[in-house]
Amino acid sequence: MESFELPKNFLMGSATSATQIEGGDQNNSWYRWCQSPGHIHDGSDCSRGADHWNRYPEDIQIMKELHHDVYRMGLEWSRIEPESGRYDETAIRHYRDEITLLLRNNIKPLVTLHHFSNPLWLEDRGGWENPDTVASFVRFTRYVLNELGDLVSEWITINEPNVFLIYGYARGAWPPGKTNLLSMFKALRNLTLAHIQCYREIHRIRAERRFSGPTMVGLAHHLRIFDPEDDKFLNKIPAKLIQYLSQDLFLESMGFGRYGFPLGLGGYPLGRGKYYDFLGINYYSRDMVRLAFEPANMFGSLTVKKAAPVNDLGWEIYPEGLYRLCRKYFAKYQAPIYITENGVCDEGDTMRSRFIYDHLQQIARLNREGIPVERYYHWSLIDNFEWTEGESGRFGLVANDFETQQRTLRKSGEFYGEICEKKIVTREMIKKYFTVAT
Ligand code: IFM
Repeated sequence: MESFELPKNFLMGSATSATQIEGGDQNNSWYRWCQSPGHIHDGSDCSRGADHWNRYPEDIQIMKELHHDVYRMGLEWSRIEPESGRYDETAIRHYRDEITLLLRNNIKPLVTLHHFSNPLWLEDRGGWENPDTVASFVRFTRYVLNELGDLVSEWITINEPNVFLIYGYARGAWPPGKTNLLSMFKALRNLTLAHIQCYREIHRIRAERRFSGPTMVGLAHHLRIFDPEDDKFLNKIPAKLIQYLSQDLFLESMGFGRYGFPLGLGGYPLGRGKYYDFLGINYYSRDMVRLAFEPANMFGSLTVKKAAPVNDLGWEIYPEGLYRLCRKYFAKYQAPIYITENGVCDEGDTMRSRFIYDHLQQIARLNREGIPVERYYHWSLIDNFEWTEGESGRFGLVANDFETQQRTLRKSGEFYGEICEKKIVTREMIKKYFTVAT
C-alpha cells in the first residue's frame, strides 16, 4: 500500500437520510411498508432508526471529532408537511436548529429533499404516478427554500431516482410495491418534471431573496458498472441495455430534460437545458451481466464476478469502478463531481478501512488526471435503517446499538477522521490502521 494525497481544497464528510436515522416518524410510506411481515428481512422498522431526531447534537459532535468539512442530510417531507398543504412549524424549526448547529461547527450542509420516502397522504393519492405529485413536490420545495434557503445553499432534489423507481415500481420490493414497467416510466416522467421545476425554483428563490453563497443544485445518481460476464457479443447487448434503461435514461432526462426512448422520442418537453450544477454520484458496486430471456429484467441476469471481494450483502467491492464512472460521465456532463455516497456494509469492520483507502486512492488519481472530483460523502456516518435489510445492514463509521442508541466509533471511522483532517494517507497511517502493510 502506498501513501497518497488528496487535493488541498477537497471537501470530505458523510451522508445520511432522514428516514434512515431520525426515528419517530410514522407518517411516511416506509413506516407503512415496514408493518407488513416479510417486507423487512430482520423484522425491524424505520420508526426507531438511530434516534438522530433527538440526538443530533451528539452526532454533530462526532462529525466535528471526525473533522467533517461537509455533511449530506435529508429532510422528512411527511414531518414538514404532515397533511397536504399544512406545514408543521415545529418540524421546520427543528431542521433550522440542526443546520444552525452544523454551521456553527463549520460543517457545510448539502440537503436532500426526497430520499425514497413519501408522506402517506401523497402515497394514498397515487404517489409519483399521479401527475399532481409534481406540483405538490414543487410547493414543498418552495416552502423549504423560503424557510431554510438562507442557511443552505446546496441542494439535492431527489436521491437515486433509478433505485427508487426500479425497486418501488418494477421489482415490487419497496413501496408502493408495484411490478409494472409502464408505471415506472410514468413515475420517471413526473420525477423529471419535479426535478427540473425544483432546480429552477431553488435558483429563483435564493436569487430573489438574495441569500448568500453560490447556489448548487443537483441529483444524487446511483451509478453502477454493468460489465458483460464474458466477451461474448450476446452478453454485451443486455449489459448495454441495462445500463441505458436503469442509468443513462435517468441522467439524460433529469439532467438535460431529454426524453429518450421509451419516455419519448428524444424531444425536450420542458426545454433543452442543463439542470444540475454538480454531478452527484452514489457508487457502491459492479454487476456482471449475462443474457437471459427475462423481459422484466431487461433481458439480463445480474451476477457477481467470480472470486471477487464482497461486502456483507454480497455486493462486489470494485474501487476501479468509481474511476471508470467518473471519467465516463464527466466527459459527457462536464460539471464538478461530488461523490454523494460511497460506503460498505461491514458489521465486523474488517473491510471498511481498506474500502475507504482504495476508493479515495481512485479519487486522488482522477484529480491528478484533471477530473474535478471535489467532494466525498461517506455512506454513512452511523449504522441506520438500511431499507429492506432493516437494522442489520451496517454501513456506519460509527456503530450503533439500536437498543440503547449508544454510539461507538469504529476503527475505520478513526482512520476516516484522520484522512478528513489531513487530506493525505501517510505511511504512518497505513501502519497504524492496517495490520499487514505491504
Ligand atoms: O442506504 C442506502 C441509501 O439510502 C441510498 N444509497 C445506497 C445506500 C446503501 O444501500
